[in-house]
Amino acid sequence: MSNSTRIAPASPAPQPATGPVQVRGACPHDCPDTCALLTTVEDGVATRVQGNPGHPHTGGVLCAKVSRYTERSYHPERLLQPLKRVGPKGSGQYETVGWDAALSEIAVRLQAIAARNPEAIVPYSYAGTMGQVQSESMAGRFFNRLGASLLDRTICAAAGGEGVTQTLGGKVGMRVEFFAESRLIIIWGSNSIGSNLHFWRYAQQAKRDGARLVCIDPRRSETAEKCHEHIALLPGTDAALALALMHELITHDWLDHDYIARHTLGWLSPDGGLRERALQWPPERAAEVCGVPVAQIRALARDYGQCLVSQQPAAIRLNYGMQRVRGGGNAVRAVACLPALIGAWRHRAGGVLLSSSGAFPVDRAALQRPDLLAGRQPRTVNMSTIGDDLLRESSPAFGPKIEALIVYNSNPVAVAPESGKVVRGFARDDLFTVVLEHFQTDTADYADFILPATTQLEHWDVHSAYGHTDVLLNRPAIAPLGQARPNTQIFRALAAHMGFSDDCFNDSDETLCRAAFGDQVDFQQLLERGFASLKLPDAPFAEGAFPTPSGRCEFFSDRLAAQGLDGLPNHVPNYETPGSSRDYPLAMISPPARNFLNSSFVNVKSLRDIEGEPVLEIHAQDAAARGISHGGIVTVFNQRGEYRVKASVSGRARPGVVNGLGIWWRKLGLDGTNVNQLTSQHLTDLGRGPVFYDCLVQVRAD
Ligand SMILES: Nc1nc2c(c(=O)[nH]1)N[C@H]1C(S)=C(S)[C@@H](COP(=O)(O)OP(=O)(O)OC[C@H]3O[C@@H](n4cnc5c(=O)[nH]c(N)nc54)[C@H](O)[C@@H]3O)O[C@H]1N2
Ligand SMILES: Nc1nc2c(c(=O)[nH]1)N[C@H]1C(S)=C(S)[C@@H](COP(=O)(O)OP(=O)(O)OC[C@H]3O[C@@H](n4cnc5c(=O)[nH]c(N)nc54)[C@H](O)[C@@H]3O)O[C@H]1N2
Ligand SMILES: [Mo]
Repeated sequence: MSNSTRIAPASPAPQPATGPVQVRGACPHDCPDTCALLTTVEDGVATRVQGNPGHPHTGGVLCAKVSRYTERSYHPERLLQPLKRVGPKGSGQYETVGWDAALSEIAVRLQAIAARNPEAIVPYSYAGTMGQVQSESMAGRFFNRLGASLLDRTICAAAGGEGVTQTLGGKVGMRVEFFAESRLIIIWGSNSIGSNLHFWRYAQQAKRDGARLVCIDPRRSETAEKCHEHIALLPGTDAALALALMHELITHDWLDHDYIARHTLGWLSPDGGLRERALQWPPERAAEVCGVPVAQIRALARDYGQCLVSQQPAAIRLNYGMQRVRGGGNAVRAVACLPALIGAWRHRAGGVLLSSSGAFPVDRAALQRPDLLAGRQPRTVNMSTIGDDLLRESSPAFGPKIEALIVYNSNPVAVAPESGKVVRGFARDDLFTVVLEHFQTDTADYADFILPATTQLEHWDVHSAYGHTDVLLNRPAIAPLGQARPNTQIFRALAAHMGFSDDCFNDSDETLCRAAFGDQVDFQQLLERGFASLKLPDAPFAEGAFPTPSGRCEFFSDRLAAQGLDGLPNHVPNYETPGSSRDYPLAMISPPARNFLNSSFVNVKSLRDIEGEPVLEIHAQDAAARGISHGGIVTVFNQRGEYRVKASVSGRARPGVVNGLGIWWRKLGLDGTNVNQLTSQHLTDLGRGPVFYDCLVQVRAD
């Protein structure tokens, strides 16, 4: 907040300069909560960002990070002018340059590459902003018109998304508000207090009303310690646990036979259905694989089964933590089968929720205009293997060598796996790189041009969500700072410099906001209130009607079987199974630090001060065996690299598993690297996603 008066807006703000006004907006960050914001603006300067008390899911509450949003937007290191590289790649040496000169030179470079093969140009983006407009609208149009490579946006949710889609038919499930009425809530692979705070508020309400809360997580997270029960399984063993729960439901006949018969597919089959598969997983077998007491598995099965017996709603809040391993897709499939077995879907407060994003009628074609491809079918590059892919030569299998990379809404040098290779790729002298950013991130340090982008306070956008079912509108609260421009405006201008004269490049951001949902959402209501709820049934699958091809909950997937994959969910062991290596005996997971959002906010000093420095949580037993003391600096290493962190000898870590909290900017860490120096580029069983939490390491005291 201390900087909030230092930078004057470049042009007058849209509000009259008389007394403070409040502008309604939406939090842009990659988080299930998508909060409704109220920004106070005085004389064209945003002085405060609060949660909108009128929006039920937000309830006037923001996380610590976003309540510091003005500190981030008015940060003294905000990029406010286009920059051109003058030093070697990675050195961070730049000079300022005018917009026109920057865009002209970028256009000339891209045109030369496109003349040979536009697929040598790759867009690289993720969810720095989740807004429909500032993410892939104008950018999508630009890259489609160019015929650039397509990007497989797999880095976060691909395995789980595919798992839940194969089973339930889409990224759909319970309405989050009804968790407040559940009697049993299983929080599975989610540190809700850190990364889904507004769900936790509903869970708290249920707890006050007598619900039992169980957390399944290798780490004793902030959330795990506040639940009645914590099952600290080994990473990547969730499917084994889910199958053992099914085993218990079967042997005790805690099954809703009517629901199973009418609304599921693949329970019984001549060549073995899910029932037979689950009977191969007695709790003793799962206990061994998961590294947890068998009594804990039996007790959880009993709690879950009793909800059927007593007709009480049981709910599962699945999150993405459990799918960042080889078998992540199968694990999500196995868990997503559970509610059907006890008929939990009959209650509005029963079932499972991984993501609600599939409920939103986003008109992607209107936003991104795939018709501009004009029949071309460019190759697809997987963002999770960008390290390897930047180092590949042209080949018939891969297509042309990557010659240009345009990065926006993402910081791949920090967040992509196996950063040693990512850095080598970005450092290539023959690679032309443009980065649209707020800050000079680790990735921006390798750019030929850095283009300054606006923050959420400075542009229009419209948002869907993945943890609730409301649409939110974001109005600009202040004028763009310095020469910063919205992503849309940058791609519009770049299109003009490339000579793309299609009408669609003239659409304004407000037009794009309206196009995002067409007439499926009342835009007038968005303008007036800032949010609008989708009209959805309370209990979506009480009568089956799953959006799968069969209309049933698909325990067995024909589509997977047709691809030669297992049609039923199974336990797929990690690539790097805990205990399988003498050299690297510890499993490392790297979930988010509470006060950062992926690598965003790491450069906000007040938040970095709370986190201190990069930390590795290690169990006392594992620390003692290595002569590691609390607070000492250690080196974490494996065959891919090493990084240095401060050891926290802590009950948050279970024996055999260390927690390297992420995702630090490399240059703000202890030795210019971060946890992704150690992660691998292997991919998940479904969805081609990364396996950040499937990673063996060793640790030594420094
Ligand atoms: N404060 C904060 N909030 C965030 C983010 C952030 O960086 N910081 N990131 C946002 C983003 S992009 C996302 S995708 C979500 C991520 O949030 P979640 O979907 O909740 O996923 P993670 O935080 O990766 O992991 C959640 C929990 O899963 C645990 N876990 C790790 N491996 C396993 C496993 O094999 N099995 C089980 N059962 N649990 C496991 C971790 O220890 C962690 O406590 O949160 C969003 N919200
Ligand atoms: N080891 C490990 N690695 C992980 C994870 C993990 O749990 N462990 N989590 C993974 C997950 S779940 C995810 S989602 C990815 C996240 O990876 P990313 O999507 O790359 O997320 P961030 O690191 O937050 O970087 C987003 C960048 O976008 C910028 N940005 C924000 N808004 C705008 C805008 O309007 N315009 C432009 N041009 N830029 C903007 C921000 O300044 C920020 O630098 O990381 C993955 N990496
Ligand atoms: Mo994510």
